Amino acid sequence: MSNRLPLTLKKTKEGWDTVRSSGGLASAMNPLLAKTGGDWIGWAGDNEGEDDRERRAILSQWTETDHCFAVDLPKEVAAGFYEGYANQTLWPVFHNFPSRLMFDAKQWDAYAEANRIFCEAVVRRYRPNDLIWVHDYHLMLLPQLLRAKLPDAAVGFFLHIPFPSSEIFPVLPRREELLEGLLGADLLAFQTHGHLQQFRTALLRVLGVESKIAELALGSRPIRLEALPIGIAPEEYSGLLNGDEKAAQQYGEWVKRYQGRKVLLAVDRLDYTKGVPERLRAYAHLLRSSPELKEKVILIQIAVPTREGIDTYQNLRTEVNRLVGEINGTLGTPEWTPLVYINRSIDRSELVGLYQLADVCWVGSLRDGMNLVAKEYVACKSEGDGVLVLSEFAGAAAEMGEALLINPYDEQRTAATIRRALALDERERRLRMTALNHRVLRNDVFRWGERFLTSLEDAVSERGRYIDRQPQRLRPEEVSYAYRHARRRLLVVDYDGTLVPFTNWPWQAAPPAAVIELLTVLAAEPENLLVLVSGRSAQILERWFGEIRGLCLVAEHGAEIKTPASSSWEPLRPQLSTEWKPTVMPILEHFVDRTPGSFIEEKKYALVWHYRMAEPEFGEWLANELVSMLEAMLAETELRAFRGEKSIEVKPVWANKGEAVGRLLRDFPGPDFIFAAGDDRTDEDVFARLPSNAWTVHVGGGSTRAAYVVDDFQVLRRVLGLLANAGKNISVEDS
Ligand code: ADQ
Repeated sequence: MSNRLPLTLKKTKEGWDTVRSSGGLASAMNPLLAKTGGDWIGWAGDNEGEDDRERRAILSQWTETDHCFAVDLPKEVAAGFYEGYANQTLWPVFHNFPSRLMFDAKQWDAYAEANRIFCEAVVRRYRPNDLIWVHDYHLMLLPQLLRAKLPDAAVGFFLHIPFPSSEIFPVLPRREELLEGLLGADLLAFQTHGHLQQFRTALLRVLGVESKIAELALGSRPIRLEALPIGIAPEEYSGLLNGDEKAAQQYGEWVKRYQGRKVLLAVDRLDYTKGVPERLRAYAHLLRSSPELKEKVILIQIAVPTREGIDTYQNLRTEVNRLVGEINGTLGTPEWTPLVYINRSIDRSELVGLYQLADVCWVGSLRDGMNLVAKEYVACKSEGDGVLVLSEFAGAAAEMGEALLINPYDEQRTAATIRRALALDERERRLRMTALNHRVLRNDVFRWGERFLTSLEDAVSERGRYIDRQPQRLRPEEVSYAYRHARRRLLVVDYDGTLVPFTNWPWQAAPPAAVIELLTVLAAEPENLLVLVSGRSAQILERWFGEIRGLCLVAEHGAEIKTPASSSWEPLRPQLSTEWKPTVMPILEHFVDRTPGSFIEEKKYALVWHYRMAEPEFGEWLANELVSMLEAMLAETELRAFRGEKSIEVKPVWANKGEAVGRLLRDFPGPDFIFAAGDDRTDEDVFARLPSNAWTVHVGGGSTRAAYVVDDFQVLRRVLGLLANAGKNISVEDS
């Protein structure tokens, strides 16, 4: 599924014309689909005269010969969708040009409508076990729409363009719907790790959805996340170098025409993200500052027209035309036109001839998902005789380190790099180009496609394992039976939210007598090691539970521990530092200022921002902002920002309940009954650390890796009461 098919219909005076679609997606996917097989569903382009017989005949021909299935969009829908929301709202924002953003709610409606029409087209053709591969920013709502209609379908999504930084993404109108739309997929793949990370930050910041590096869980469904840089089909280019007559003739002509001159080549869709004016200005600067290059160099700029219905693109065209005139007018000579500007699509054979000819290929994107031109050029340079100058803002820069990298906004330095490229000695030139060439040949589009599809299949088969992992409701009689038959028992219980309900202020949650009695009885059993693990400070735990004999206490989520055998607290790791506190404190204070009802709790080894009393939506929104800010700030340290129930806690990464439980398992080896209960994310570390036969119990709703769930703290207290009871009569209700 992609917005465009590889073929586009155009209405001419004579009737209908079929032309090849321009752009990277079509260039990449065409050879892949030809090899692997599969159907391509997309918009045919011109949608006038849907009932026209000639048009219908062409479309059925496409289906028969090319497996292309055309989706027709009503004219207003097509305009609002394609030229509107997709290309005037999404495109600029995703390329970090928020100032070019235009938004019109009607265009958004058209975007949503177009996605629905695409969805119907897939549903009509879908057969069980099909893999559905959705491409690019035009169809971001499609995964969720498909999920609703075809709940079991395997849906993968690939974003060809960059994902914007977390400062910029939130400006996007309808950002929530877009992210939710994507979350219908089983696999979400991006061009680079950088883009994937920005997507994860956006998810956290906008939807409050947390993810791991390669995965996120949405209820009972896993979603796989991947960085999969797209490749090309090298043979489609290098293959034309030898044996294709037209290409050979083209090449011969170019060589003759530009003999004795160094050739710089640039090939772009005429889009403002490609940095064409910036390149022309840098070129002018190069010529002005290097008189020795006079009549010795030319730049061939190929610019294929694109999105001409949009004003910004018209303005760009005007500006480029002006620069072309200015450069040739002021810097050329009667024998020398320094800039050859070709403003049309050219044949593949012509393009390959130019790649072969060019001494330097100059890719100057201001922002680009990947940039295939860079790879196509390199594929045509198997002899190693050429230099790639590449913008550091193209996705390709992440894997083409042997190119000479430029910041296209810096005209002087770019010009200097071009000068260097022209003068590079042969040895270095060959070393760099050969390494690039090998990599482009190795990581081709077929390998990319295979990796995507394998990953999609894996993601789907993961679903089953997820469902198996879904927790069951805890049956008190079963756990009580196991308890009674065990001889060495480890019980690990959280406090707030697990044994008592949450209160608005942490100090209001003092334990009721029933809880103290319950803990006292369980801790007194000689076969038991009962551990209370809490996020609370040692001081508070000592005050509330210090008198209970045989009870082991773990404070601050694992930072400190007091075993029954000892009368004092010890840190889980020696030499704990708290020097970071003065740096983090002002940030939290700033959030307190902004959020009425929130406050800071200072623990010995941690700082916590609580926002339970804040207005819920505003609190969540700021919490997301705080976490992403702290994540960036603490990246290189051993500190992390952790989410709790309506709180964000900053503490050392290892000071967690899982580490503490690891220590307890060492101190108390060989238990034949392990029970652990908790209600929040910090307890998940405990569940993760315990063996699979442990009774791990999550208290309340939400996702968990525990094996069992109970509804709330009261149910859990009843269960513990049953265990403690074993013949005795213990009350578990608050008096
Ligand atoms: P595009 O923005 O279209 O693709 P790019 O990757 O450079 O950018 O692909 C352009 C394609 O068009 C190339 O195959 C090139 O050969 C061809 N082309 C360009 N000018 C041409 C001309 N005048 N005549 C003929 N052919 C021409 C989007 C993203 C990119 C990402 C691709 C693929 O914006 O970042 O690399 O998808 O994922």
